[in-house]
This record gives sequence, C-alpha cells and structure tokens, in this order.
Amino acid sequence: MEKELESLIANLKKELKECSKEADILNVKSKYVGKKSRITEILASLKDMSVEDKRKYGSLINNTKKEMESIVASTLESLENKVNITFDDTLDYDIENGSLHPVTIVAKEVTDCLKKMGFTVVSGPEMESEYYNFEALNVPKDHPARDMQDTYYLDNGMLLRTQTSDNQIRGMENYGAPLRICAPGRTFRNEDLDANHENTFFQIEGMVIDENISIENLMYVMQELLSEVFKTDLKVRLRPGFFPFTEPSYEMDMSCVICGGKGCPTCKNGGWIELIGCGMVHPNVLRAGGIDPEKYTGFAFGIGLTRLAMMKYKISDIRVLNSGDIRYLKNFDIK
Ligand code: FA5
Repeated sequence: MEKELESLIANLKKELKECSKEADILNVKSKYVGKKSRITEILASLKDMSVEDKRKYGSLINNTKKEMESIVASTLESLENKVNITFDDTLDYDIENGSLHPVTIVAKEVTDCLKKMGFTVVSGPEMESEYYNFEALNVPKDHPARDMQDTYYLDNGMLLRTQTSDNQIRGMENYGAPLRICAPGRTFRNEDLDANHENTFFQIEGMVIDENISIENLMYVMQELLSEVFKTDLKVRLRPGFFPFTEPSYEMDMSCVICGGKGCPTCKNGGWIELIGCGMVHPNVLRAGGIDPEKYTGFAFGIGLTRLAMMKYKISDIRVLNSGDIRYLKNFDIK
C-alpha cells in the first residue's frame, strides 16, 4: 500500500512537470485526484478493510490525497504567477487603428524643428521642488508672481510643476554653457477652467546660452518654429510681458483661428490667443545654474503646446483635448 501511494505522488509530479497550460493541469488533476482516480478508489475501499488495516492505512490514504490536491493547487498557482498570456489570433476583432493625439503631433513637429537647429531634447520631473519650479528661477517665496502660477502642493513638500522652465536650471546644472536644450512636458496649474485654460496642459521649454546671444536669435527661432507647425502665413504679435526669470520679457500671441481674429468665446472676444512666453535669461537665473552672466547671455521660451494644437487643428475648447473622447478626437484627420 505504502509503495503504491508513493508512486501515485511521484507519477502526479512527473505529469504535472510536463504541463504548460491550465487545461493540461486540470486534466492531470482529474486523472489523479478526480472521482474516478485511483486514490479515490483506494479511499472508497477503506470501508471494507479490517479495523486493523483501517487504523494502519486510514490517515496515510487521506493524507496522500490531501498532498496530491495541494501539489495540483500550487502548480496552478505558479502557472498564474508566470502570467502565461496566450494570444488567440483566430478571434475576429475590430482592427481599426488609432491616431496620434493632436498635442503629440505638434510636440513632435516642434521638437523635430528644434533638433534640426541643434537643440537637445531633455525632460524633467512633473513632481518638482519649489527650488526648481520657482526659487532658482528668481521667484522667491512670497513673490507676487507665484500668484499667476498657483499649483497643487503635495504632502511630501513637492509640487506639481507649473511650467517646463524647471528644465532651464536642470539643463544648466547638467550641461553648463554653451547650451541649447528643449524640454516638452506636462504642466499643472490651479486654474479656473475655460475654453483656453486647463489645469493640466503641455508646454515646451527652449533655452539657448552662448556668447553674444541676442533677441534677434530668439525671434528667428520663434519664426522658424511657427512656420514649421502651421506651414502658412500667420498673424502673430509680440508684446512686452513680465517673467521674473527673463529680462526683457515678451509674450507672443496668435490671431485666433477659430474666429479669424474677430472675437469669440475661445479668445474671450479679444481676437488673440496667448501662445508663448519668452525673453532674455535673467542674470540671477544664469548664476543659479552655475553660469557666469558676465561671459554668457541667453534666451528662453515656453510655448503652450496644448494651445498650439488648438490653433493648428481649430479646436474651439481646450477641454476636449484631455477628455479622452475618441468620438471627438476622431474628427481630426491626423495620422
Ligand atoms: C510660462 O509658463 C513661462 N514659463 C514661459 C517662459 C519660458 C517665459 C521661458 C520666459 C522664458 P505662461 O504662464 O505665460 O509662461 O505660459 C506659457 C504658455 O503656456 C502660455 O502662453 C499658454 O500658451 C500656455 N498656458 C499657460 N497657462 C495655460 C493654461 N491654464 N491652459 C493652457 N495653456 C496654458
């Protein structure tokens, strides 16, 4: 009896070893511990055994069955842990392809254009420190400019970055001067939402530092970028702006493509959409990045990529871009 029980366990283990699918394991289970299995038969024969044999073999037979069941269970469990994904390519399914998101398209167009001009693409964290998001950018605590960029402060002392300008400091620290970087990424603000304001949107930062860099260089890069994305004549305007990290600072607006500049809810009836903040890098920012402002100058810009996508694809409400509504996004014929 003992020998037979031992060999049942050994054979069960041997057959399970050869199983790679759940269905195979279940077949072996049924063969070895199912209703018609040998161990069930032996268990049933217990009732006809003498009292002495019952005492001798009763617990051994029961324990053997339990052991066999637990061997099967652990084999099934380890198969699950292996995440054995099988792909049934005989199934008939909808093979309609998706397309790139409008923001992804414009981000790629802008970075491709900047790469041609010698920019390196870098990226920084979305969860950022106050130092990189504000302080190193010449925005100390309690500076009124922090009001323009209220954000979500986290329990761990970090914040969700309000701008991709944190990459200016990280870029200078990592690469020094001369420098030519761009950094696309997601940004966050505690905003009142409307047709052109989101709380989660995309920007791309650009920064150039070298000897003798001037505003003319900045204007050239802006023109190249916009003509690459729109491939048509554009109506843009440059006006003085204020950013603590650039001096002088400018804002670049684009004539609203939704209303042709006449005024509509998208441009809040102003006829213009604010697209880009830019300027010459403030000496304090160069110093914070470890660069000598006596030797080097630079320019920086931050383009609102989500708004750029709105203008390129004539999307009248920014909120649709984060909505994940495929029915709406399908309207854009972009691949
Ligand atoms: C900035 O964020 C500066 N970091 C830009 C900059 C970089 C200036 C380098 C100088 C040097 P501003 O807050 O204006 O600036 O935002 C830049 C662009 O992001 C805006 O022109 C707009 O296109 C976009 N933007 C800003 N806020 C929102 C929002 N709530 N929703 C969608 N787009 C926004």
